[in-house]
Amino acid sequence: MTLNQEFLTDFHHVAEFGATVRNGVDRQAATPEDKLSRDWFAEFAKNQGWEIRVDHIGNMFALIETRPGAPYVLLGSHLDSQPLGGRYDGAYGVIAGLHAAKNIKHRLDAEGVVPEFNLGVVNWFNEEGGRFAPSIMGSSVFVGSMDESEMLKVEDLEGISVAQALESIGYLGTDARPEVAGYAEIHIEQGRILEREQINIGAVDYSWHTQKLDIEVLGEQSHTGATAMADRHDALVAASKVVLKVHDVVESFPEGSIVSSVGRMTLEPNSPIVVARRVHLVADLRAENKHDVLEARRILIDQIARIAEQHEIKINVADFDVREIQYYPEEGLELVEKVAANLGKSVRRIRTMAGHDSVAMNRIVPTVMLFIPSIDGVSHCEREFSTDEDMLHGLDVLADIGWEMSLG
Ligand code: HGY
Ligand code: MN
Ligand code: MN
Ligand code: MN
Repeated sequence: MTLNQEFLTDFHHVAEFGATVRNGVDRQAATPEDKLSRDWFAEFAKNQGWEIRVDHIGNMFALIETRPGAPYVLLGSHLDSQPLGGRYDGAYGVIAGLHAAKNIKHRLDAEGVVPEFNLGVVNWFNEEGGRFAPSIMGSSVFVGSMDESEMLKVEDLEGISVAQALESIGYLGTDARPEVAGYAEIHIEQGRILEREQINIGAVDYSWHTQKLDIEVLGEQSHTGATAMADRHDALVAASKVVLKVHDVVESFPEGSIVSSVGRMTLEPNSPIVVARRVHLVADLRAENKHDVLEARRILIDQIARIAEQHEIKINVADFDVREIQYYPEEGLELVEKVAANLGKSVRRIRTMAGHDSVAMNRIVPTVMLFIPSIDGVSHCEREFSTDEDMLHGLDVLADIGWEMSLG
């Protein structure tokens, strides 16, 4: 098998871990399905004779030491998925990272080159944040922007903590984190720009400002039949109005400059015959400009206060998962353009509206983020799709980027 065929075989094999009936994957962080993909990652590294480390928050590092003591250039992304998610988001970058690293190691050996930096591949813990919020957890702990002991205490909807979940799958690690000199990540675009323009590679130049609002609506539990309408303090009715306000808030801004949604809503006690006592919502606000996110937040907080007043209900709002705009270094962008041109691949600069582990890593080391086309631009769903051909274009570019970055 050629390297390319081996990559495709591995990619489609990993998609079997947590496979859903509609061609997606459900491999949420620290579940038995996530464990299968982690075991596969460790096995791959072991077969190459690479060192495996698992740190305290479950990040996995496959390390190839060619210059003793030198820091590492890491390639990678995440193997966890959203619930009923796609097979490409995250997994593509990790598996491409492993194959690119293998390819680079062969090349170093063949050419007798000792690079400036060592090379490694990383599978970050809980990038998706579907089971345990906030997202981008493992890489944010790694760079010090989230507190490790606090993140280990975060609970899922069943009350299971990150520490307990990692322990239960055998990935609550104790290893030291490697010292890092650079980071490169490849990912599906999750939008339509590359597909529309028929471009092979996106070189990500900046990320959008994002933030979430944790909203707790506290009503009064009562009987759906026996309580007079005038006597109800229905948390679900108030929460529904909040959802509509979150959706509509973007209308005050130029089209396409801001997006918003409520993706999670849980209610208590959730019985057909009980007026809801408590609803918990998470709103996600993202914009090209930080100012617009802050303005949308201000409008919403004002509207939420009015909804609370109208329904004689208490609504608590807290900020979380705030991610500042990151500008990726010009040197890395130029490197992508040079490498792509040498390989005959088309390339353009592109922003990311979605979050990525590279957004965290960009805070501490020179970071490169690459996109490949997504068919129909869809993601976080089972229909997510990119072609084998596009994945291979990306793999070639990533391997050359990793080569150049490890030479220093
Ligand atoms: O937050 C994000 O955009 C990501 O997909 N976790
Ligand atoms: Mn991702
Ligand atoms: Mn994602
Ligand atoms: Mn009754």
